Amino acid sequence: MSEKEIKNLEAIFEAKIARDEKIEPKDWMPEKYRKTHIRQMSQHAHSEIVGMLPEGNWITRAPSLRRKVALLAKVQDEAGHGLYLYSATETLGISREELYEQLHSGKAKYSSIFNYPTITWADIGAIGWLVDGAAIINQVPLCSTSFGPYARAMVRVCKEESFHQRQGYEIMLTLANGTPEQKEMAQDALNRWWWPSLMMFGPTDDMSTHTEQSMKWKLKRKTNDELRQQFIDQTVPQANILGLSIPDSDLKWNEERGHYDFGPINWDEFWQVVKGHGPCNKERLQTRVDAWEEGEWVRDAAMAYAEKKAERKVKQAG
Ligand code: FAQ
Repeated sequence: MSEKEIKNLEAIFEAKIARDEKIEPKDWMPEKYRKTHIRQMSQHAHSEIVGMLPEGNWITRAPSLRRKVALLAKVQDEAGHGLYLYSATETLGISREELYEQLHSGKAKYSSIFNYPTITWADIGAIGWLVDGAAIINQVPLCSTSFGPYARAMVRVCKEESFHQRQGYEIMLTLANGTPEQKEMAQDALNRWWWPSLMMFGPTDDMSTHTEQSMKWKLKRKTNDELRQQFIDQTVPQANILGLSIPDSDLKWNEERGHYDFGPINWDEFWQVVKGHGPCNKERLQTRVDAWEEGEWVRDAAMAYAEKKAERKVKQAG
């Protein structure tokens, strides 16, 4: 393709972004746009399926049938989110096998939050309330992201996340209004999940490597810091209703800014977790690798069946 033709295609692409039109898989797009989307969307897909593990840990120990049914449905939804997102990523010309290989080899990232352990039942409440709460705030703007398949997948994901957030908050509300021991359990879960939830939004804007370009492409509609602040402003009143205290002595309403001020985030801990040294990184990755290896016979059987069926069709036709 000549330089002039490429410039032409770039101009068409930029004009579409400016008009807020969706970029579809068969449209021409800059290679960097394609790669950035594969990176973010596949990290997102991996996060959904690794994210099933901390909660899956409590399905057999949910305190009642009602809680078990809700938790099962939530964890299944997360598998579904992973599938929509892997499918949407495949439209950019990368195979599912390559994506899994990147996860299993440790090359691909997934959200830092899923490398923390779920020690008590209250952690299931805290994940729904805080982790899904943070996910919604991050993902609602993604419903209007510029790449069509990602934007459309996000619409359904956000609807389901909203049910997840409510089931988590309701667990917290029940515990907070229960016995002193139950309330203590809820407070302990909030203490452990608060800071990692703030880290989910990614590094501060001045440290973020991708935000500037991703905002120009309308992949990201808000910066990491804007979303983090929105989450804090929205969550503090919810903690007040629960009668629980957020573990941050610097947390204070700032009349002038119209936002809560908050204390320093431990970015050293964040990068340690991202680099594979969090409390559960090894366990999470090993569980995914084991599931892949143990499922090999299912994939082989499905392929053998498909081949046999195709052979039979050819024979019948001939
Ligand atoms: N963990 O330049 P930025 C969920 C990396 S789904 C690990 O700011 P970007 C549902 C980042 O990849 C949760 N790594 O990057 C659920 C980059 O490294 P790279 C997942 C992180 O992409 C609930 C480097 O740091 N959600 O919770 C993290 O512009 C309950 C520099 O960062 C999504 O994936 C992190 N937290 O912004 C499931 C949403 N943050 O790639 C089960 C879509 C940053 O250059 C139970 N993703 N890094 O090697 C996004 O919105 C963005 O990708 C951000 C990061 C905001 C996460």
